[in-house]
Amino acid sequence: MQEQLTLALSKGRIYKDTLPLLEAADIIPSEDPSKSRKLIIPTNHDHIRLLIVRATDAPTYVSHGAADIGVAGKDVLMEAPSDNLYELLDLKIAQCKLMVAGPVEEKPHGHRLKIATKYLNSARAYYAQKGEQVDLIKLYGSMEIAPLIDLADRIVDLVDTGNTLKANGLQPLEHIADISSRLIVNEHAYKTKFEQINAIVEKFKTAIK
Ligand code: PRT
Ligand code: MG
Repeated sequence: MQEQLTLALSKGRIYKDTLPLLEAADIIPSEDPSKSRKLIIPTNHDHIRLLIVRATDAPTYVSHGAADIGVAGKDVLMEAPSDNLYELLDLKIAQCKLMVAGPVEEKPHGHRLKIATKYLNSARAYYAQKGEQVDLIKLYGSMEIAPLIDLADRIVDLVDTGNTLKANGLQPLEHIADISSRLIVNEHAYKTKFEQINAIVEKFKTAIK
């Protein structure tokens, strides 16, 4: 008898990019979360199920043992480090960069830089390491608007193609970190369900190469 194994991941790009890895490990979801409203999705294995959660919540489920393993962006893990989990694998999926961006034509500013971001902790650490005093403004999305209407001088956000910045008259200015998604594992589950989890990890590793 195999023990129940629960995997937390978000729909959207993480789900799309994790699907081929799951297939390589012979884990086939019974429904497509982008089409289904179900948040607990069975698979072709009676003892393996998927939890569909918000991208920022995946580490919380794994940290508390509500999920044994999960997939989370490095941006999320950096911004809010969780206890009781291992970051086992770089899945090399959902890749992008955490960057400082600002208007293509930057206005002169006589004050401390105002930075709008949802990545408060990562931005704070970045500017502290540069020794630069800035004022941080927390936003939950659509950061690109902030410099356009003088809420902030710059933003700290994820950049992939750069199209979103471009469409809003912004440009990338400084690189903070390369981002990709990681396989995270609950520390306790990694001990008690080692063989089951390790088998998946090994299949993922081969598929990533
Ligand atoms: O969207 P929702 O509010 O449900 O949650 P979420 O935004 O956390 O989820 P999702 O699926 O959008 O992102 C999940 C993870 O994907 C993030 O935590 C990142 O690790 C990773 N990822 C990779 C990205 C991007 N690339 C990305 N480009 N997440 C977001 N973006 C956004 C970015 O914030 C900006 O608005 O896409 C826009 C920029 O894209 P380009 O191609 O125009 O540069
Ligand atoms: Mg999003």
